[in-house]
Amino acid sequence: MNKYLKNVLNGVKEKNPYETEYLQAVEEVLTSIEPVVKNHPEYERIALLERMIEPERIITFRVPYVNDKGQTVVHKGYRVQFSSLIGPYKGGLRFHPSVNQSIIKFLGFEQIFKNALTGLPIGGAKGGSDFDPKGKSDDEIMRFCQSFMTELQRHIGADVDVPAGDIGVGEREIGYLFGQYKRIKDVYEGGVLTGKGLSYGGSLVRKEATGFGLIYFMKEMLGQNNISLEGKTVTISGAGNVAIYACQKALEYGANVVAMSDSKGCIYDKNGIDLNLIKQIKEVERGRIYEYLKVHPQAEYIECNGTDSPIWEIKTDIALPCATQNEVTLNSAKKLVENGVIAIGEGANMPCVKEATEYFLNNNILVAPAKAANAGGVAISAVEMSQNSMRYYLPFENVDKKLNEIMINIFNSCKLASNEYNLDNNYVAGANIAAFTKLANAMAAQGIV
Ligand code: NDP
Ligand code: 2IT
Repeated sequence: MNKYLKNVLNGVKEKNPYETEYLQAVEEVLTSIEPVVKNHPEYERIALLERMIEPERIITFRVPYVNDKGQTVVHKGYRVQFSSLIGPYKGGLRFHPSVNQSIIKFLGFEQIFKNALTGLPIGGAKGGSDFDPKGKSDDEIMRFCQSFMTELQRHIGADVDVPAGDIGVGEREIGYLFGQYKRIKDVYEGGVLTGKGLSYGGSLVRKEATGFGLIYFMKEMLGQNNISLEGKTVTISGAGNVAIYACQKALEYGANVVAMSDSKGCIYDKNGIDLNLIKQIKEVERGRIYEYLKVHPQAEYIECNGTDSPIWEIKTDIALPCATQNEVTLNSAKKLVENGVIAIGEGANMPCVKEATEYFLNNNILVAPAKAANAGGVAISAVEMSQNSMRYYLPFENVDKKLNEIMINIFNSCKLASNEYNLDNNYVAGANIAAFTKLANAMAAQGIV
């Protein structure tokens, strides 16, 4: 490895020894941009890489709330404002018990590159809390969101930092967060959050955008490799926002989705997943995926035990990890390849462990990397921001068409970068190189800040 890169990598490991997810994300990017860095010896003098991997600002705060039993519970709140190089800080909020600084830093770091790939003026950020929304009443969720925003409001704004949803944060939570922001600031600032409800400033297609975008990217990647999505078997992990709308678009294109999952286990339905039922269980009842069997007893439920998710044991042409980071282990990757998988589409952020990605690439499996393939959500968030600035709403078809164009452009950027450096359809490296090139130019132009 190039000496400058090696020093930067060693430095970040020394300074952040316990932040495993953050280190994993940084190492992947640094490793793949080597061919670019080699051509730019001047980057070392201006510490370009050191500045790119260090967040501009990390905010942590206390989030107390009173639960329905009258007990006061205290959680940690985070906002990592990673980069404002090419636009206001932008990225989601995650509410999940596993949330810690390392996870929010890795997500914020990935977001800078993803947002650059969209071609839109948005910087990178991420935030959240170790609060677990599962099993909480609506009132508890509202009180928690209000407490979270009471602190966060001093750090965000339509031209400063624009949060949105992620795991555990959807339209309901964004509504409560928005209401509290408006109350405290005494101003209607539509563009301060995205993923809002349609009645108060939300954009059509934002809810569907990440999942639809993943399938638009997948269709383009397959098409440019002379493969059709129609008739292919698809398995999708997760049953949340990304998974549900990826499933919907895959079905529209004639694919056969046979499995979906949640954190407890997966459903395998040879007849094809009944998506309306999944929506009813997950979006309306907020229940568990095994409830699917009550309506379709012929389907199989496989419980999740241990680290390898059972969904990756199922034979499939296309696997779409849409749940969480590191959900595809090396064992799972081997199983998928053994069963003849053709392509992987990363709907979740960093869903494959490093060795799994390498294994797929070494076996000539097409990999649609998260930074590129799941960028549709944040891209339509940026389109929501522009509608809020214009005080105007775009029709569904216009936004959907825009999303499709953006995803095709992102695929072409990944392919172009991969071709330019003779990387043989390695779109993982292609995505990193395309995004890095844009960010590095912006950073060099703006001086030492
Ligand atoms: P949701 O909260 O809507 O759904 C998450 C799904 O993943 C649920 O089915 C959940 O199961 C499962 N899941 C969550 N954590 C784990 C875990 N630790 N182990 C196993 N399963 C888990 O989130 P989203 O669909 O919004 O997000 C899914 C992924 O997509 C995340 O990686 C997110 O960062 C990424 N993403 C989201 C975007 C968006 O616009 N929402 C945009 C781009 C990426 P259970 O209900 O049992 O917890
Ligand atoms: O990971 C992501 O890109 C998101 N959770 C969406 C971020 C956003 O600002 O819409």
